[in-house]
Amino acid sequence: MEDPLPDLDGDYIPNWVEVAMGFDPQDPSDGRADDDGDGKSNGKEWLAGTDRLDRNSELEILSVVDLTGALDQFEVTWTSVSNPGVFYDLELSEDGHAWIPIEIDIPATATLTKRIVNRLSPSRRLFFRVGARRP
Ligand SMILES: [Ca+2]
Ligand SMILES: [Ca+2]
Ligand SMILES: [Ca+2]
Repeated sequence: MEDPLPDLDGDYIPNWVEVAMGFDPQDPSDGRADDDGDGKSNGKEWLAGTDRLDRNSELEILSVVDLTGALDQFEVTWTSVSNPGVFYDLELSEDGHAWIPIEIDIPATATLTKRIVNRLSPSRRLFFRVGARRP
């Protein structure tokens, strides 16, 4: 199957997006650069849907709501963008170290994406994290 969004130089930013941004689709150094100095490359920022020129723009979980009042079911909401071909992975941890994938390849829905998560075991503490990638 042909990649609908070819990324010739492998810097995570598809060719046509690079052209639109004024980047070079055959030079990975622009995607690997970190224009706003926040520690994330321009390519990773494109994936995450964050602003590569604003170091305060981050992919983050905005809220975790306890739906039942008994810590059994949560609604997790995070910032997202509908960049074509970008999907999110939602993971859960009970100790902050071991991460369990809850759902992978979640398409973005506009500027916020929400998922309902059921508790796996009777743990008192739960951590959530979200990552962006192109499958
Ligand atoms: Ca590229
Ligand atoms: Ca490039
Ligand atoms: Ca950056």
